[in-house]
Amino acid sequence: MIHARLVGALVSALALTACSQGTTATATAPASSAPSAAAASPTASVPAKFAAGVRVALVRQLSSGDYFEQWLAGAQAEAKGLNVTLEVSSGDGNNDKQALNLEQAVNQKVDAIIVDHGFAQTVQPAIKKAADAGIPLVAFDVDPGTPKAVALSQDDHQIAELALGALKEGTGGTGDVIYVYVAGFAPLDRRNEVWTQFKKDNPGIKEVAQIGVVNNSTASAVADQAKAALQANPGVKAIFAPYDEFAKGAALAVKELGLRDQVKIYGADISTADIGVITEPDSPWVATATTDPSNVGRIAVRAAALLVAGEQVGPELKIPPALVTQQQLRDGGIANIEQLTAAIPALTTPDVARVPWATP
Ligand code: SR1
Repeated sequence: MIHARLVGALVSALALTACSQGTTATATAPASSAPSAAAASPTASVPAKFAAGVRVALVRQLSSGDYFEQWLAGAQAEAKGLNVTLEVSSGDGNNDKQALNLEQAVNQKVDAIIVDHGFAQTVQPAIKKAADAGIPLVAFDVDPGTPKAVALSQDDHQIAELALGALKEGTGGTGDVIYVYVAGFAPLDRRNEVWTQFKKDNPGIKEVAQIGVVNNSTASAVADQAKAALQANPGVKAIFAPYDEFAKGAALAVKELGLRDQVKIYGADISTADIGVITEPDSPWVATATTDPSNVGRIAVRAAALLVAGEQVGPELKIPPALVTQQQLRDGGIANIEQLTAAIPALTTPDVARVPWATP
């Protein structure tokens, strides 16, 4: 299917294909690796199918909030570049609606499907149908239940480890902590595994309250819960809030209660709006462990495109995060995502699921 133009180009194409076949993402450096120079131009001709246009269904569980908006923007930009029509649906938090949307995508015989979040029990039956029908599928942040699908995730264990490393440093390893968590979301469950172990390893850290809600206004709901938890536990030193909507809500609560000097927030994810919250004067949100969400959306589309072209991907792609601190953002004068990714090139991973016929 892929015709390399020169012998040298063929060698490059084979090397790149090998890159996309690993069991985990190839970019693992946390801070300073730059995109490879070899990624500058296409090394293969466009498969005929892509010249004609390819349909990929993106079936989402959630769509509101900075993380999901950035992720979609990245996916759409990559789709445009690859001549892929991305047909986007969202369950808007309704799992049955997401399952129906997924069934519909399978019935419409799209060229590939990306499932973005979701609960295993609601999406796995339709994922199995897609696999049985030979429709390539990428599952982001949800267990597809079949090795035929590519499982894409951020390295959630590392996300929690980085944020909790900062929390340990900030608290000196002792103190009352509020934890924000909702069970059932695969990334949050994986981060929770690290938190559970962290508490065992650090007996000076005491979880005095667990709060959390995921809905269309997560940040304000978490703010209300965090206010109540802070009022009930006046000695709290830190809030572990490993999702940016959680961290934004926690920050609002701390500010409204006038506790900025006492309570620090350790979060996950980033957006330009989050950078604004983290860097504002006296902000309690002092660190966040994150990937670049739009980069992850791009990778999902690239992985789907490679599968449509008959390339091997995965079965697992895991995107490494970096720790971003308030200090680092302020010192670097970083005010938006573009400046952040320039400062931390490892957040951009062009060699993960690289498409050899595309210009990165
Ligand atoms: C409700 S799940 C939210 C998480 O999904 C993505 O993995 C983001 O990192 C976010 O924290």
